[in-house]
Amino acid sequence: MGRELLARGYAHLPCLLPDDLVARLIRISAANVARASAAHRAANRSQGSLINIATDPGYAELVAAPEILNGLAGLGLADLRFQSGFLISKPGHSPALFWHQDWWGWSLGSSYHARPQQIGVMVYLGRTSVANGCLRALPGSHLRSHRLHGSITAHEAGLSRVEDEGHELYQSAQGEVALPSKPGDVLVIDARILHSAYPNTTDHERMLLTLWYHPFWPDLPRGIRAHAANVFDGAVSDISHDSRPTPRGWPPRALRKIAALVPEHPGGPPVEFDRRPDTNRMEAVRD
Ligand SMILES: O=C(O)CCC(=O)C(=O)O
Repeated sequence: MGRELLARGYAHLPCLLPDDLVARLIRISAANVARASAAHRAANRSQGSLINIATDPGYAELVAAPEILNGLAGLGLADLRFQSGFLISKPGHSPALFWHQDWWGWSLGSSYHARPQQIGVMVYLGRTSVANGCLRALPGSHLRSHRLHGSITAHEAGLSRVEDEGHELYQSAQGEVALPSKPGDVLVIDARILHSAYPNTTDHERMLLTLWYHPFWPDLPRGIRAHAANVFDGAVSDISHDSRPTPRGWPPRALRKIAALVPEHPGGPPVEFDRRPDTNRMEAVRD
């Protein structure tokens, strides 16, 4: 598997997506952001927005883009299924996104092995830098414990609303790496990595599409496949205020595009939802 992804927990695939696809994504995403209510944006002030892409079948071509699937194959990520995706758009002059990790299967031993069980594909729709809120990550934190694991209560409503901007989860952390991006680039992250985004200090909106895929689908524990299928189907949501839209409701033409990526439910109960790693089971990290 891609050494950078295994060792650091992220990989940068530059110039992957064609310009015309990026232009279409910008157009539909700007319209979706414009439709977001003030209440939605206030509830997600730290993210900027958290719009489920299942609300717009126009995203089908991105989910199934051959450039993304080939890029992931080049990293050794095979047998993919799609779980969910979000339009995360930080307005100009907005605060940092809090440090968090996105994995929810920590109750299982397989979560403490090197091989990722879920990856995020991040498609920034404009040039990003530290100034306008690019991604930042703590290399290796997908496998090794870090001080911040102790203070994380990821996706808690108060953190999303930014009730205390002085909280350490919004600040720079020792060892962080900035991951700027250009339109057409793709950043791939292991769902377990600690990451966040800098404040957007510019006058301009910064739009991101995050897509969550599961590689090595047939080998994943049954409970993980069950939870992923439930999320795809809109039966559960990791986000409490989300209305649980699902691509199952897309027109047949859009649904057909992603048919090979639909996670089939294996039957049986989902894994216990657990977003907190047992840091004793992770390798201790040296500062
Ligand atoms: O807004 C960003 O740059 C990062 C988004 C993120 O952390 C996520 O989708 O999990």
